[in-house]
Amino acid sequence: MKFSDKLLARLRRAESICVLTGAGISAESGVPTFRGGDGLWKKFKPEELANFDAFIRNPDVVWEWYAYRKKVIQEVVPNPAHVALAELEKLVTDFTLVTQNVDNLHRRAGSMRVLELHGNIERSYCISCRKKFPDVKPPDNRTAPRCDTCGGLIRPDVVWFGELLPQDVFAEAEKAAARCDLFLCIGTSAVVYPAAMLPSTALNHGAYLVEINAEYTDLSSRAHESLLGKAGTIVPAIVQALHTLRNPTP
Ligand code: BV8
Ligand code: ZN
Repeated sequence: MKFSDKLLARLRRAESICVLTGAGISAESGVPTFRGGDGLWKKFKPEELANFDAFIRNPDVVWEWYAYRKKVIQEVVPNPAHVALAELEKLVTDFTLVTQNVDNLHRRAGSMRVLELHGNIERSYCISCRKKFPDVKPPDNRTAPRCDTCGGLIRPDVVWFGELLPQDVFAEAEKAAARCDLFLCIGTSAVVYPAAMLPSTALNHGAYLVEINAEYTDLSSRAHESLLGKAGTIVPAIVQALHTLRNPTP
């Protein structure tokens, strides 16, 4: 795969790289995205499912959706894009991986330091006493599980619409975006805030912004480069290019 001289120059001298990933990086593992063709939101409306009021109104329906997503995630494996980012983390001194995904695939691919802005579907907690439940299984995949200590409703440990992101995690992501020289935005429609602010933060601080996506997005007009194609092909190629730049064959 050929990259521009500008991107190669930025890769060669990059001391600090920040990466933001979205559902698109997990698509080739078989995890449905939210807004794509067969996206999750096509069948379900986000406002009907990914928010606290919907959960209180309809805990069983919301859990049916999360039980389905947890099942999908248990059946899939990280793809070459996840693996390449775990590799990239070892090659760059100051490397920060920020994800909007809740599927834990970056960690399963070997990434050691992952900033999860929207939580993690493999964790749950009781809404009444906040007791943590590592990987709860809804009794019959349809009924919302209850806390064995206080009987309260258990919810997935993800950030729903209208809920605050973990402030310490987001602050760290913002700092990484502000200090990086290269920002890679991979597989996100860049429409969910405040995560979607991170590429602009990087841009405003002089970073070279590269988008990797199957199609153009709201971000494309502001990115220095939009590399159209599959993350599973492009991301490994970028990491390979960095390897070659850093270890030129004699
Ligand atoms: C909050 C739950 C405030 C977890 C999700 C401005 C500032 C702050 C907030 C807002 C704001 N404007 C609007 C808001 C409200 C809202 C928001 O952003 N709404 C949007 C829709 C307009 N934001 C919030 O509510 C956030 N909370 O800010 O609270 C607050 C203030 C005070 C007090 C209290 C609260 C919370 C946001 C988090 C919501 N939770 N999900 C879960 O169950 O997963 S959002 C959901 O969308 C997912 O988490 C997902 O991560 C996220 C983003 O989606 P993407 O990852 O981008 O996925 P998508 O399908 O959209 O796109 C996939 C892309 O991949 C596509 O571009 C496709 O082309 C590409 N692709 C596909 N295949 C491939 C590929 N690319 C490469 N290779 C491939 N093979
Ligand atoms: Zn409880």
